[in-house]
Amino acid sequence: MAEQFFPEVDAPIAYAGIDSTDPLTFRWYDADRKIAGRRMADHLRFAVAYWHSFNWTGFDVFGAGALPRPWLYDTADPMAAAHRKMDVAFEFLAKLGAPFFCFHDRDLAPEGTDFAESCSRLDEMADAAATHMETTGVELLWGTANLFTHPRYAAGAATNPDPEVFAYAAAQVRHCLEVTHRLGGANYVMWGGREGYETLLNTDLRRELDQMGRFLHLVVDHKHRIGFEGPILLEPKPYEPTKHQYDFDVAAVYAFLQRYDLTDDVKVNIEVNHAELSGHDFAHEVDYASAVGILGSVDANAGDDRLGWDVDRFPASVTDHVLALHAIVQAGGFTTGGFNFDAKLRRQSVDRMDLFHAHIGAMDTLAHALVIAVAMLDDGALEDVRVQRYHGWDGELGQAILDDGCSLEDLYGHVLAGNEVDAPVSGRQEALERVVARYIDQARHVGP
Ligand code: XLS
Ligand code: NI
Ligand code: NI
Repeated sequence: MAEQFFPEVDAPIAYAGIDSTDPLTFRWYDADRKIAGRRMADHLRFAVAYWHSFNWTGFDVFGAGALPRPWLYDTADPMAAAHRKMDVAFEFLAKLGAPFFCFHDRDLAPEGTDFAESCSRLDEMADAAATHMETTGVELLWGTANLFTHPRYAAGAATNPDPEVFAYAAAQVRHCLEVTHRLGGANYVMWGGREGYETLLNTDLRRELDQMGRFLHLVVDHKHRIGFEGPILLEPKPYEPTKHQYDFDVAAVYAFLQRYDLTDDVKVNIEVNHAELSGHDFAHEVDYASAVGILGSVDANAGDDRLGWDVDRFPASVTDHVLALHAIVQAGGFTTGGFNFDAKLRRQSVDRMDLFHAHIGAMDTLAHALVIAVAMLDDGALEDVRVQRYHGWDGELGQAILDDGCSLEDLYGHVLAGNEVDAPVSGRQEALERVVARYIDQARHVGP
């Protein structure tokens, strides 16, 4: 076995209960504990993101990175470095006890001098990953093709003005989808980072949307051809790096999927930080996706109240996640999806162990939020209030309106006949905020 990169951790991180003071233990995440009919691990389906955790130096726009990732600075033999990176990634996954990982093709294997070499490099690394997965039991939540780093994609991939770039992107996705399939991936993700525009001065928006619809149909057709059963997931984001991204938010993606007849095969991968950038709460995006039947998976991270870009912090606020967990469990939970930590360490987090602290904290945050959400669901804490709030719609008038049993003229007559509106009823927001606060407080007592 290769030399260990994290020798300080000699056994998988264990659950030790909420009073544990050992930072290398879980206080809430108890993988095998049954809650709301499933193992906690099966509710949360945690995944480690290969790119931020192992393929990122910590650079920012003002300075180079200094995170201890020696394989990223060793450029003499890129494939040897890719193998070293993978050994460390699986050492980390096994020691953390995360059941899944996610990758971009270019995280696993560096791009070659031509397309054929890029493919053979990825195949070599996929074989190595298959061996590691076999040994560790770690599975693949999703794979994706990086269609945004190389300069050829500066003006987009599917939405590029040059069809040769469209073709190149299609070839890259075809290969990456097959690698994902070979590794048993549960989903295939597409984040359209450069599918948007910098200025409308040079942009034919309608044409670009048609190109994107066409691209997605090619991907869906290929998925069926090779028997890949997982969904294709689009990952909404409003902007960055582009000024405007077409997959702006869940609602925009849903409109796009309907227009191009793709709702049967494509769902969404909702990222918390992207939700915030689009002006929504994370829970709003989850609720919307679940309402229209396209909830797929989640990229768990956190923004920053005062920074308007994708800062990708590890999630640390339980309160921020309770409502979203409530919506996910209420929708029946994940099927193929899970929580992927699309999150970066801060640039100053140069201790090797920081990667453990980040993931352990994030897993505990979401497990804690899950415990609270399930307690609220069990008691009907919000549901009873919601049912009561809309109960009028179960009556004669409500049903007639919904069932198309009346016209505008009928409603005019109804009100004219003296059916005045009763005094408005309280929306009870503050009282409900108090209810949620109580469940958060009491989770200590009902928790494990
Ligand atoms: C970038 C996205 C990206 C996708 C995968 O903002 O979150 O990391 O998740 O390409
Ligand atoms: Ni993401
Ligand atoms: Ni992101």
